[in-house]
Amino acid sequence: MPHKFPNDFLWGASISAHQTEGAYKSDGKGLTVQDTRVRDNHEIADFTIASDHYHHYKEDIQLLAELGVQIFRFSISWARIFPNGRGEVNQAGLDHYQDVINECLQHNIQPIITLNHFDLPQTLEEIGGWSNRETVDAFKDYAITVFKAYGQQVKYWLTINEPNVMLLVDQKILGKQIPIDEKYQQFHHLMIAEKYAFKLCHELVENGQIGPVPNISLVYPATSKPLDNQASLYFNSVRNWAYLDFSCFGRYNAVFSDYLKQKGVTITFAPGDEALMKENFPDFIAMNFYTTVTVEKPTDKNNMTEGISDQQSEDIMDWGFYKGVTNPYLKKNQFNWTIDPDGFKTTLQTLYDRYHLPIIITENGLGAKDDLTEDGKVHDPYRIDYLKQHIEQCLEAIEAGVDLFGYSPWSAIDLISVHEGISKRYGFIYVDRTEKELKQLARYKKDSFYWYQKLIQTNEIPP
Ligand code: BGP
Repeated sequence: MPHKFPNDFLWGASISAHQTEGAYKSDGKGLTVQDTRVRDNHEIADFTIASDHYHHYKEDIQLLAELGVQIFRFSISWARIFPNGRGEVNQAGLDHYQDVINECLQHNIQPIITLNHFDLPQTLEEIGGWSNRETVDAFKDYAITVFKAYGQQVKYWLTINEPNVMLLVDQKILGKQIPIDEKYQQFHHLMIAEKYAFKLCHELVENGQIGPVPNISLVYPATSKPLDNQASLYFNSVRNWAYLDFSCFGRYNAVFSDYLKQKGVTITFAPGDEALMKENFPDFIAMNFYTTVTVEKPTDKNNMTEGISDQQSEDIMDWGFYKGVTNPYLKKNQFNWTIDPDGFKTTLQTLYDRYHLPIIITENGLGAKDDLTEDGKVHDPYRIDYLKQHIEQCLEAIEAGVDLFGYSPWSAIDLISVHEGISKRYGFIYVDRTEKELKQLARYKKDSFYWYQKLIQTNEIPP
């Protein structure tokens, strides 16, 4: 068998609305929880201008066409369509995404659209956000509106980005800390909203395909001690399987249910939830992957803070269940995230073995500080190295029988990182701005752009 990707494999690149668009109040857009989020570090860029993709989308899509991608993953900002989260539709918002979709299609790029990527409309947050069942109803109306508007042209849809990360690190992403029982009521509402999205997509979009988009990474036990293995069982369930078992099997994961029971959490179902969750399923799984996590059974409560300090870090602690530790076998990136390409393959195999659904990677990549040279170049061999190692494992996973049909890494263009501003860059395309200085926001192709372009042209991993 030739060691290359199948001819119909989909190569792409990904972004989200709030991290790239800017124009945070333009053309009738309402505020979102990302616009109002209180940041720990006021020295980092916010999302008000971001990469100004709202005004540069034609140039950006032209560059993606030059890169050669067949798919472009982006999200719609719910508050551009419904400035108040529900109620009146903002036609200018609908028109904007229509223009973006047309631009993609003109360049033979298929959009793959995330319905919501961390940017809940602020007015819904004010009624309790995902804790309030009315947010689920608002999401349904929003989903109906965009499926009807774009369903003729867009066939690949993603539901809600990384509900698992949103809940595990609620304080950072949703802007406030919530008690655990409310957190898991939010879990239920997010999952029910997702089930409605599956149902509505299948009803309204001819030949439409839709998938969940969680951040999945295997959790390893720190040692072969049985209790460390038990810790990894619990964190795997809380972090990974709770979300996907609900999406793909239509049931609560049993270990997760025990976790909730031990925590004294009861989830309230509304009439119809049970049927909805058991009758509506995804067509594929979209998976975001950056790193793996290693845990042990916590034994000493001293000097420990409950919670997660950063979405991918080892600084995790849930007394009685698991505690993150450093994996001595793995290197880390500049931002303290472990790098684990072998774990990527194992995660893909585990996922496929568990759900038997086609998989697409919708995020994977290296956040790093890049330098623009005086002659307009960005030499990023570290990013090429990361991508090469991970893409090699995708190929190995396919050869091992995993139905992986696409790879859309993070990120198409430089964008504002969830935690670190613009200094932590992921793009194939450099956006010239700093945390404080906007400059011209000019675009430059990085060395990784040319490397990825060659990969797409040949379906083989270049040296
Ligand atoms: C994922 C999010 C993305 C992106 C990425 C990198 O969890 O879906 O929005 O930001 O993580 O994270 P960070 O920006 O913190 O480096």
